[in-house]
Parts: sequence; C-alpha cells; structure tokens
Amino acid sequence: MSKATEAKRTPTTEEPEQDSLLPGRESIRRSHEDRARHRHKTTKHRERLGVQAQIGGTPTEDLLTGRVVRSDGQYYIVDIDDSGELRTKTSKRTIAAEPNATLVTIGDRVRVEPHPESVALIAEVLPRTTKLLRRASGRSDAFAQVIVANIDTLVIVTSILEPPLSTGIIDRYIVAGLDGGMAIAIVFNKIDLLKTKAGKEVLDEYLGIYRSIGYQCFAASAEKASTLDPLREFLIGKTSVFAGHSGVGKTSLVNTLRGDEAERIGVLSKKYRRGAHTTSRSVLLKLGDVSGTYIVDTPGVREFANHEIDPENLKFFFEEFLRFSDECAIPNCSHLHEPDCAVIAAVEESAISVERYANYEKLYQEAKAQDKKLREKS
Ligand SMILES: Nc1nc2c(ncn2[C@@H]2O[C@H](COP(=O)(O)OP(=O)(O)OP(=O)(O)O)[C@@H](O)[C@H]2O)c(=O)[nH]1
Ligand SMILES: [Mg+2]
Ligand SMILES: [Zn+2]
Repeated sequence: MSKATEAKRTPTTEEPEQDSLLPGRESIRRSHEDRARHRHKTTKHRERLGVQAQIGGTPTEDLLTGRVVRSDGQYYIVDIDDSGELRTKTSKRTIAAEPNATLVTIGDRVRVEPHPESVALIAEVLPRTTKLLRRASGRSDAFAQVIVANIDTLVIVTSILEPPLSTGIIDRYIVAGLDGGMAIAIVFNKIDLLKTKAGKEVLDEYLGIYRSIGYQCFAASAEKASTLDPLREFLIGKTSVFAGHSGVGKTSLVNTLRGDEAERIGVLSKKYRRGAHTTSRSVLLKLGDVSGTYIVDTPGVREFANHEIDPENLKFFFEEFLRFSDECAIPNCSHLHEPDCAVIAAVEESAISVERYANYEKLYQEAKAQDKKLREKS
C-alpha cells in the first residue's frame, strides 16, 4: 500500500488497525491459526515419536535462525543472525509453539528454510520468552493477540495534555507487561507543552505515583533531544517496545532517539487533539550503533483490553498493594469489600493512589466478566 493511500485510510472498527487485524486478512488469518493449532498437535505427536531432526522434510541443520523485524501483512522480514535480512512467509507447514495465539509477530525468533528462487519459508516459530498480549477484538475470547514477543521492557508512552493523560491505559499496560514477563517503564512525553505551573504539578504528581511503585519514569519531549538522554541511557542493551495511545509521540520519540526522520509521524485531530493512527504496523528498529539495543514502535491504540487475567491474581500486578496486604484481616483478601482491609485503609490515607485503586476495581470487574464468559464456554 502506498503511503498516500495509507494516510487516507481510516480505521473502520472501534479498535485501531493492528498487524493481525487488517481488513480482508482476518479470514486468512483465522484459517492460518486453525492450521497452526493442527500443526501444534502434529508436532507434539512427532516429538513423542522422537522425530525431531527434521522440520517439514528439511533437515534442521539447513535452517537459518533469526528475528522477525517487520511485516507487510503478507511477508515477514527476518533479520537472520549475523547475515542480514531475508523476506519470508509462513506456510501450512509452519510449526508454532503456541496454538491459540497470533502465529508470527514482531520480535519472534524463527527458523527459516531458505529457497534459492523464491521467498523463504518460516519453518518454526520458537517459544516466546516474553510477550505483550491484548484481547483480540471480534475473536474467540481464548485467542491471544500477541502484539510483540521477546521484549525486555515495555515502555508505556503517554502525554499529559495532547492527548490527555489516562492512568486507565497505563495501568492496563502495566498489568499486560508484568503478566507477559516484561519490565515496565513509563514515558511522559510532550513536556514542552506544559507551560503552566498547574501542568507541571500534574506531571510531578504522576511521576511521583509511578516512581514510588518502582517503575522507571521519564519526563520527555521528542522535540528536544537533550530531554531524552536519561531514556536513551536506560534503553541501552535492551529490546524495548513503545506502546500507548495514538498521537502521544511514540514514533516521534523513536525518530529523535535514532537521530533521523525515518518513520512517519502524524498530526493530531484539530477537534479532539488525539492521534490519527499514523503507524499502522509494528517495526523493530536498531537504536543507533549501540550494540544489542532495539526498539519496537507499535501502532497507537484507542483503547486496550487485557487478555485473560485471572481476577484473583490481578491484585499482584498492583505491586504497591503488596506493601500493605500482609496486614489485611482476611487471608487472601481481594481488597475490594473485606472488613479491615489494609489496602483500602492505605487508599483512604493516600498512601496508595486513589486513581490506581479505582483502576484496580474496574479491571477486576472486567477480568471477572471475561473469566465468567470463558467458563460458560468450556
Ligand atoms: N509538542 C510536542 N509535540 C509532539 C511531541 N512528540 C510528538 N509530537 C507531535 O504529536 C503528533 C503525533 O506524533 P506521533 O509520533 O505520530 O505519535 P504516535 O504515538 O506515533 O502516533 P500513532 O502512530 O498514531 O500511534 C505529531 O504531530 C508530533 O509532531 C513532543 O514531545 N512535543
Ligand atoms: Mg506512530
Ligand atoms: Zn485487603
């Protein structure tokens, strides 16, 4: 698709477009994933029989290993270890470790079967060490949309004013990041827009809340490279993903950090001062010449729903609760309605952020509702 067509296209559903949700590709993906489930079973069976030296008829020593760095929906560009990029695609023989999830995503480690005259085939998607999951819209509830895999740190990008800050989405991402095995960092971008004392106080308040929990937080402006030094320092040696609402400046930050304008940035809508979903596909980029430092820029979301969080475990993802929960009167307290709850007392004394607690209540209700739906189906 040309850049011009891409710029005109507007998302047709409530959810912004994601790599795996492009209109017209959904049905292809579904059949793909059905096949993946079947393949998974077959692989397990073959493993039990001890047939492991070959994948789909190709001796495993002939396969190349690499990482998926971008995709156009049809092909996946794989950075082959030590030897550059290769255009690849999946086939009905592609083996995936996770049956009920996105078959291939950015950051995946894959084993590739090269083809001298044609596009190489992804023979196997290797198990994911970490992953960022999102509830897939319009899919069965059990299906996991994997936004990105094998990432060290989830960098949640927000802005205070334009678009307005939402702790709701920050907390949803924190839960998804911790659940997926990632470390968490938060960037408050566009601090150049905070011209008033009140604006700066809001920034300080949120920096305070999230820093006191233990998350790395950065006040930044993509328009002023010098403000990004602490963030750049933090990213060194890691593979990070930038995620958040559309228009908060994820791509602008990536461009300023990399010192180029390679990735396209958008304009905010005049009326709502929100983003226009400019980035439509995730891409894994190298940060300068610093070895082992990568950033995945992702498409901005309008909203973010968590995938299958056990409601009774949700409290553990609100890590500051753990400082108080030993004092709760009831063992295994959910901190929602129990008497003599030390977490609720801490909220009342402002030792825990009221907003964070309200987000916990909301996410608990959501997780409970999803859990009920899943139980009814099984
Ligand atoms: N004033 C100011 N504007 C910024 C800053 N960062 C980004 N912008 C502007 O915000 C708008 C959106 O920036 P993008 O980088 O496209 O935002 P994004 O988060 O990548 O958006 P999506 O790709 O839609 O998810 C652009 O007009 C940028 O110029 C900043 O630090 N300060
Ligand atoms: Mg972008
Ligand atoms: Zn409690």
